[in-house]
Amino acid sequence: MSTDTIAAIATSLSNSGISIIRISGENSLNIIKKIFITSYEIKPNNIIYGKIKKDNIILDTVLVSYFKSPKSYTGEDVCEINCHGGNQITKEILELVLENGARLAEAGEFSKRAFLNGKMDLTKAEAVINLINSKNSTQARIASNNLEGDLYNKVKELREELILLLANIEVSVDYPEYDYEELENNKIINLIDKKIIDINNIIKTYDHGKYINDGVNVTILGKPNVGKSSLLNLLAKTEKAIVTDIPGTTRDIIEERINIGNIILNISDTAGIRDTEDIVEKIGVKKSIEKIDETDLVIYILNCEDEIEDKDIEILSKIKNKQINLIVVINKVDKKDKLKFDAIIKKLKEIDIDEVIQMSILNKTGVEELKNKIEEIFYSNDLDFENELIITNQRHKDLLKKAVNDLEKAKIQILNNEPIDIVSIVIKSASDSLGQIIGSNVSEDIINKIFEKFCIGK
Ligand SMILES: Nc1nc2c(ncn2[C@@H]2O[C@H](COP(=O)(O)OP(=O)(O)OP(=O)(O)O)[C@@H](O)[C@H]2O)c(=O)[nH]1
Ligand SMILES: [Mg+2]
Repeated sequence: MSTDTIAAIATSLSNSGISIIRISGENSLNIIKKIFITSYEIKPNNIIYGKIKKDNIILDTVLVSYFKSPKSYTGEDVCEINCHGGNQITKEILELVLENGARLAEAGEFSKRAFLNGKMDLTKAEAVINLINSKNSTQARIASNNLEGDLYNKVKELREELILLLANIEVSVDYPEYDYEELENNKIINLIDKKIIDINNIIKTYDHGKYINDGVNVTILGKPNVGKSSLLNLLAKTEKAIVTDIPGTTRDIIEERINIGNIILNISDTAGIRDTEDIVEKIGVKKSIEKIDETDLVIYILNCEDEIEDKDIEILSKIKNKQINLIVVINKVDKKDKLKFDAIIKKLKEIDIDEVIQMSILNKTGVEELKNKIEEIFYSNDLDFENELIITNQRHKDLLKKAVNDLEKAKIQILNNEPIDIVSIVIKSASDSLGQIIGSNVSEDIINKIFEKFCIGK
């Protein structure tokens, strides 16, 4: 591991009250002593007033804090210079620090050192990135809980239980004269089953976690002129998409990211679906239909002035068959004709669609019902986002799945009376997968990939 001293600006570069230049490594204090003039003694865990001096020029009046190894973020000697916020002065001080022996830190290098020095496990490091990147309070709470060690503790507990199980299995290998075999096997299978349930319960939270982190992909579909682009504009509160009364106005997919409550929606407005000879529109329609396969939710809009057509029924049935979340909106109810409306409802019932949301997008009615419905689908009531362990990270999910697969395999081996030392290899592999979540036995490659996602200065 490199032990050189690194430095970077830890705050964002803009005009602000203060900026922080962070230095970590065995040379930190020496560098400070070369550039910092103070009448106070520099002691660990103290913040000291003084001036930064380059040659004979005072660059800034600052506060310097010193954290002595191992009691620091990185586990190394760390000094932080709190200078006045502002591009110029912050950069000048950083340059001075670099001239005096530090190297510019890479993205995430402080946190990587913290991990390598055993100051935090990988789940906490990953929570740091999530906390910095969070866009709403739910994301922030989940990240903060994992920074407190929720995921770490759970994985550690599961891993210890598997190691205990391994120990028990190995006892029965060592003392085969005790003829407990059948009893033991049942006991082991029960224990494995319990662990599989525990791990699967964590895996299940991933979809919600993913929605919280990356957002829900929503596609607005329907025939031309039903009000798809109007809905996008209304939800996004901008005139993002062109709206006219000419059917076939939208030709390409228009995307917008919006927040409703605590949910991020990645909304795609699409070209109205119809048979057309227009080459450009034809490509747009093809794209609209293809979008169905990569979406978490379709909002399908019908116009209450029109009759429902075979094409509508065909596409709605396709969405239902693929078990994709679906909300049917009947728009333009400001022009509602009861007979036509009832006919639409009747046809929808024939394909098992009983629930619709009535809207007048023009008059902004029905928006709350629509938002509530989206929240109902994606903001699961049975998950307590503030307090429950929720995973949001694909790496965690993949490793948990790998552990479950190994445990399932071990069960089959036991049922087939395969030698117990073979079973124990597979259980050991499950326990290793859990270990990788918190950072034991992870390859340098994976570590580098994780920390590359950090910003410089963290
Ligand atoms: N009366 C009424 N008109 C509406 C309503 N919503 C949209 N419109 C009008 O319907 C027309 C078509 O709206 P758009 O949002 O462009 O429809 P679209 O589904 O995106 O159409 P394409 O892009 O052609 O597929 C426009 O003139 C809108 O002003 C509504 O609730 N009531
Ligand atoms: Mg449109």
